[in-house]
Amino acid sequence: VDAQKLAIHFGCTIVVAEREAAFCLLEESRLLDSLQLASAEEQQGGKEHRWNPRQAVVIHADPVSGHLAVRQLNSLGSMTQPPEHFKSGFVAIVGRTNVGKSTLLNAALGVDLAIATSKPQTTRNRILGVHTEERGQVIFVDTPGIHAARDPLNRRMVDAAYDTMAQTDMVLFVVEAESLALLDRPPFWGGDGEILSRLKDDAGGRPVVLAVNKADRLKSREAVLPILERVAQAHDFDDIVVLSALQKRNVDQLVDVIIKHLPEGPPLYPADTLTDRAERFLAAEFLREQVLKQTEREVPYAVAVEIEQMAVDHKDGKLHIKAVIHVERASQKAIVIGKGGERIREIGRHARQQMQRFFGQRIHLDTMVRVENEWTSARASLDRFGYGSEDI
Ligand SMILES: Nc1nc2c(ncn2[C@@H]2O[C@H](COP(=O)(O)OP(=O)(O)OP(=O)(O)O)[C@@H](O)[C@H]2O)c(=O)[nH]1
Ligand SMILES: [Mg+2]
Repeated sequence: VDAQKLAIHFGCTIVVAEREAAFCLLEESRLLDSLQLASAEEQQGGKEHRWNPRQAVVIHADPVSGHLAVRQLNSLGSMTQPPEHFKSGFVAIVGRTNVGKSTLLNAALGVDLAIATSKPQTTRNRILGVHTEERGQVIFVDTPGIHAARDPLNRRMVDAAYDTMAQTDMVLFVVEAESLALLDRPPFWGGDGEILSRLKDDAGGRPVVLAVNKADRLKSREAVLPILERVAQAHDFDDIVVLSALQKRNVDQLVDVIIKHLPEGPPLYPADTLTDRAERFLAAEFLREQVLKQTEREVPYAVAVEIEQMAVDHKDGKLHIKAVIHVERASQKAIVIGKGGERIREIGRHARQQMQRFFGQRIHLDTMVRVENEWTSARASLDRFGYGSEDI
């Protein structure tokens, strides 16, 4: 196993270690702590832990609970003996904000994992979505949309997207069909142009597939051909797929194309893995999604959700979640709460329904709204809300 290739740190910590070498993008001390903890856990179970030089070990550390899950890459359940020519690798989903990256991830996985809304800058953290089938394992990495970032939160988001783009086995560059169809401009203009030039610099021989999304918005099927011609002139993409993530059209073809370009290798996650993100993270995201959907103007950008408690109550069997919605100003708090608490009730109701669907469990959700001045620019609050440079 090429540990170096795996040693990518995506928000939630992934540490990959071999006997001789341990790679991690965290500070070394935290890596060592994790390794020692992992060995201690194994020893408690009566087994002395030995690193086998040919075995890589993946340690997932949930930054919130501190819980460590250790997986050896040679014990992948049913996938232990992958078929010959099995493909696997990380695929960065990158593009401008709002082009439909998260919608596309969800369509490829068949699950609403990453939140997607009509508001720009919806995604703030990298999220892994793992698709495993007979031919291969595609580890998608959804990233924040690339945009002209001003405050520290947005700068971290954009850095995370570019870092991911530079580290994965393959890049899936998502653009909007309508924007490529404007004949008075070059096909890749504005933000798309900047991303393309970074890609040309950073791709370094790795495959780059272009996903031309929102094709349902094109006036006619005939509009596709000139787009393809223009795009092919602008860059030699390894493949181009025209699709609609929203209508789930051509998404299967995109997965076929991705698998075709991935390197051969064993599965890197157990076959039933969906994501690297902990339930707490997902619960916070489902609540933030509803705030984004149900508020306007500057409020969506001023919201962070913190899960204070998440545990099953054995009395009623429900998963009790206590969440705090942080905003930057008292006026924003008033908007989120709404007249007589009407909006916060609706936000909570929809978030709870989504959590129940996703976790397959009955949920009791308590929400509070608090004002945390200037949290988008204060380092300490960014770290606290899951936007630390390691978590994002
Ligand atoms: N018409 C149409 N709309 C789409 C399509 N794919 C996504 N959208 C819409 O585009 C908006 C943005 O979708 P997201 O998936 O959140 O976009 P994103 O690129 O992840 O955005 P950021 O996370 O902010 O960077 C949502 O309103 C989606 O419903 C599509 O194929 N067709
Ligand atoms: Mg997104």
